[in-house]
Amino acid sequence: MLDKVVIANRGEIALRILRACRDMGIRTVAIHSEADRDLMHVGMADESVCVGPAHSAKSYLDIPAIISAAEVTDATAIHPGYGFLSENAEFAEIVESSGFVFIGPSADTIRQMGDKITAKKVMQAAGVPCVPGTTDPIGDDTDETLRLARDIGYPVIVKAAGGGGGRGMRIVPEEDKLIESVMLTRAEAKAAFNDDRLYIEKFLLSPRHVEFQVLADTHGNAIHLCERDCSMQRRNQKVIEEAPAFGISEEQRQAIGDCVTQACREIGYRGAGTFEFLYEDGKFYFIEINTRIQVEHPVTEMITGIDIVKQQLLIASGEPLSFVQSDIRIRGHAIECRINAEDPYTFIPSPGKITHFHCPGGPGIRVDTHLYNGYTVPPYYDSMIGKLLALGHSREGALTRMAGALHEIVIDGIKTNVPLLQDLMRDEAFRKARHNIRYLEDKLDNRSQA
Ligand code: MV4
Repeated sequence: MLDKVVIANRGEIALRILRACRDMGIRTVAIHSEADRDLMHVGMADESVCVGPAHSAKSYLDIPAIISAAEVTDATAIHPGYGFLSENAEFAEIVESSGFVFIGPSADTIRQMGDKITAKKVMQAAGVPCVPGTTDPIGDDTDETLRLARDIGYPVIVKAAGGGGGRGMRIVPEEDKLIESVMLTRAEAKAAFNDDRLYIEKFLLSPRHVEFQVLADTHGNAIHLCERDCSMQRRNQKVIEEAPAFGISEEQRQAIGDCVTQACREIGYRGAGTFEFLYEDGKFYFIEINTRIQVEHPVTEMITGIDIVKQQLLIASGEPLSFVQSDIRIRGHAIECRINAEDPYTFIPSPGKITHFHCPGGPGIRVDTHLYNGYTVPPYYDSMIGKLLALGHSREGALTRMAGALHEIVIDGIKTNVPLLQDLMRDEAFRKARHNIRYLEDKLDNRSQA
């Protein structure tokens, strides 16, 4: 079993990891920046190390500083959380070569899946349904590129192998824009990722974003924990997530679930992971895989009763999974609202001191946050300050509980997006689950025009 874990992150996920360690009797080391001395988990950890100044590049992204912190505290393992170094293959490699356990997949897996062309090729070979398009990088021959796109059919989307999460892509509505788009995207990809390989896909006009959560151990076992819908988003930032995704049949869940777990076994995947799909007209299309714990993991925990962070720790310590696929039972419906320190309609960040915080509660409510009365939200990091979750017997029940909890929550001293979330709980399209990835941006456009 892991003896002592360095938590290489901040905010709510650092606290979430600390709680999982505490449940398992694992000691914790909090690393933090100079701006984060007052984080709740820093005070709760067995030890803490300041790794640098506020700016992330000099603290949460400083690999030597984090490795040093693990060395001086005689730690066993490092949990990267999400964001920061969580999907950095070089970091995973240095963690392991320095003699620590990296809580996540192997550096090779992170590198392979970070290359979206390789990821797609591997998944296609494993039988996972993908968006129609090229499976090899496109070359410099313009006639060949025009032919490939014509075969796929317009509109198409040009994506960079090094991109993902919305970075390095360009929609091409018709043929006369293709070559210019390819050149622009290639130049951007070269500058941003030092990798100018591109691929082309059919552009799906109004899909939903549905993703499967998986767990795979080091003994060849892999299971899935059902799927989540994350379609309520703005500019690639998710706003509301839920599980299970509405309107997915048990047969289809099983079919896609079988594909993704089989793919995990084939590539020797280790730990928690997420297979992202676009879902349109009843069909799933794989786009990318995330090799980290995700912000929205608690909705899956609520409907399955499985502690995913604890499973990450068990897998990293070499334990086989203690359950099989047929042990996984879905109970109810869970919704998560991300609470951000920002203006609810301009989205301008709103850091500052929390003068009063009241945390909602009651049956089926969960709040993952590092907030406390008097805490100051620093201006240097992501504006997400917590997550509010509601579990119901049905989607409607979960929505009702969420509306109640959003009514109850009090965060004074700064602006938050709670008014937008309250508004969305009353939104007809959302209540009827008729939204897709374009819905929120369209709604906000209409609002600002009105
Ligand atoms: C797409 C797409 C439509 N068609 N690919 C954006 C983030 C990255 N994960 C992939 N993305 C998309 N890829 C094809 N072939 C639309 C998006 C997309 C999107 C996907 C999921 C969640 C939010 C999104 C917002 C805008 C665009």
